[in-house]
Amino acid sequence: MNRHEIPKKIAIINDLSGYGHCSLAVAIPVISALGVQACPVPTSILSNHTGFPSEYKFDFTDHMTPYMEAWEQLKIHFDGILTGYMNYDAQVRATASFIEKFKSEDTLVFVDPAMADHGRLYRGFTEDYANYIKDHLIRQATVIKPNITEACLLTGFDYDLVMDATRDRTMRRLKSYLINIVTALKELGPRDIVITGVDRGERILNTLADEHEVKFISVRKTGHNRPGTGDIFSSIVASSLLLGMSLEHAVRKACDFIAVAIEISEQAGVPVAEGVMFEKIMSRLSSTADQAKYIRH
Ligand code: PXL
Repeated sequence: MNRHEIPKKIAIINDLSGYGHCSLAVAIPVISALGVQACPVPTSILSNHTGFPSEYKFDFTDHMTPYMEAWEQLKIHFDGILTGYMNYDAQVRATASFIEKFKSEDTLVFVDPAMADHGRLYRGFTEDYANYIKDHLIRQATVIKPNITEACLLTGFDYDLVMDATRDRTMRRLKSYLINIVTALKELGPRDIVITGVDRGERILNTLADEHEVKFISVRKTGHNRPGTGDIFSSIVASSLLLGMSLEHAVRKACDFIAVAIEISEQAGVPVAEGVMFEKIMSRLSSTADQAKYIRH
């Protein structure tokens, strides 16, 4: 990279959870380490994420509109917009309106429809909400990153049937379901799709589809599914795409980083609710040797 090149800019619409290694608290440092300017728009401010027994929460929704109007006045241009966890229709509306205002032809809009996992919607979420995300955010996105539960909710596919196929000896039936789900998601409008988190025991299967093809990337499972890893994943993939990496390389880079982050957190005995101690391996994100490993050919 030219030393004097101005960094790309990403607006990150997500909550700020003060403790637990998730949302803006991980997105900002990860995006910065990749050499991209992180510009946060908080949706809510929480003492900690909701995976702990209790939390204090300040809803920032009413402030989101004047906050982004101030940016509009300054005529700021974003190369990317990254959206994450939100839990009010009004937050989704404010986010959709942010995308409408700031999206130009070359803006990468990366939507993580964070609303469900393990076959169930998160606490306090409804199916109407899932449809709301579909109509207001997914249809405006360039890239979406649902996990398998969210992908099923967005397309009406039967989650239990997909889970049943994960237990087959071969991956034929599973891959055929995933191709059908990706095709249905593509019909909603996004250019690129990444479906994460199909658990096959020792390994996790990710499905990706760009303009040309569908690919499967199977990665080593190094420990528990931990909070915040989805935010790290989205932050790495969105930034890497802005830096010119292919979708496949961006996903591989994110998977490799998260596998190590989980592994060292397990070894150190970090409680699962506290996410991953990514700080210890941050330098990997900015190392040029690591960057070169994944660069587009
Ligand atoms: O990215 C996960 C996440 C983000 N924000 C809040 C959460 C969670 C997961 O539990 O509770 C507030």
